[in-house]
Amino acid sequence: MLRKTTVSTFLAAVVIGGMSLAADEPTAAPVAPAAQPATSTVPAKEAAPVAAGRVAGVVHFKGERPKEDAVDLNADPVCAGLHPDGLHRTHIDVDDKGGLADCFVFLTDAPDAKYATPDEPVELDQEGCTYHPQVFGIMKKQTLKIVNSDATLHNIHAVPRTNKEFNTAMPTKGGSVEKEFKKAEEAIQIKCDVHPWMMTYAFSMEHPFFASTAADGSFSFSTEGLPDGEYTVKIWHRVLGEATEKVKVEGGNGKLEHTFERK
Ligand SMILES: [Cu+2]
Repeated sequence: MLRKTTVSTFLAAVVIGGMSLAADEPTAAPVAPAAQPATSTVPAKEAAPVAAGRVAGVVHFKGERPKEDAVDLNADPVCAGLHPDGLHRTHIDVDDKGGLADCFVFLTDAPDAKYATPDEPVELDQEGCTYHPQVFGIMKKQTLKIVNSDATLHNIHAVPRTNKEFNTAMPTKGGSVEKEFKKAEEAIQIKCDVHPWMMTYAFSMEHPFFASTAADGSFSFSTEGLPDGEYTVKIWHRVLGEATEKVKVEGGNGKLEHTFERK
């Protein structure tokens, strides 16, 4: 008790002493007020990026789906054998609640910054004579590990507009190759020349604020490193084209919904 009183009295004396000192010496006066606000803003600045959350949402499809095409698999008995009931596709995959799979959702106005390239590769599998996934994001210079899970020949042929083209034969089941895109580029077509129905799309990204929609149309990506604010989001689908929406990120979190309509 006595000790506390002594300390606060001492502090008061210092403060008063400081003030009187500042008043006595005008050159010292600007330094004290300037230093105080500067130190008090430091914690706020550091706190902002810590509040990382997610931008999450759902993409829906409304309208009539086109008729499914039956893929002619007879050119390759291995592929035909993997799909005894045939392979049907519309590329508009909708669940019972209207959720639209295989959309690519990403910020188009993320801040210019140096975003770390993840060490782990993005994996693209050729399985059942189809690509898994049907659309994906990858950071530029991140490793793309391409796997062949089929006992047949695939060739992996990327047809970018600004990146370097690659075309590699993959004859062995279990075989894999590693590639990368050095520059950011949207919707890079990747195909197999042996099986013309095989096609997937890669988005080579400058930043990590992207996701593909799952089978139920949902997606989410982390906002770690993204300041709060309003951002533009592009939603891309290989058949339905692209759309833009705005998302407000507050406290690291944002919500987004979009519906593609087709008559
Ligand atoms: Cu193939």
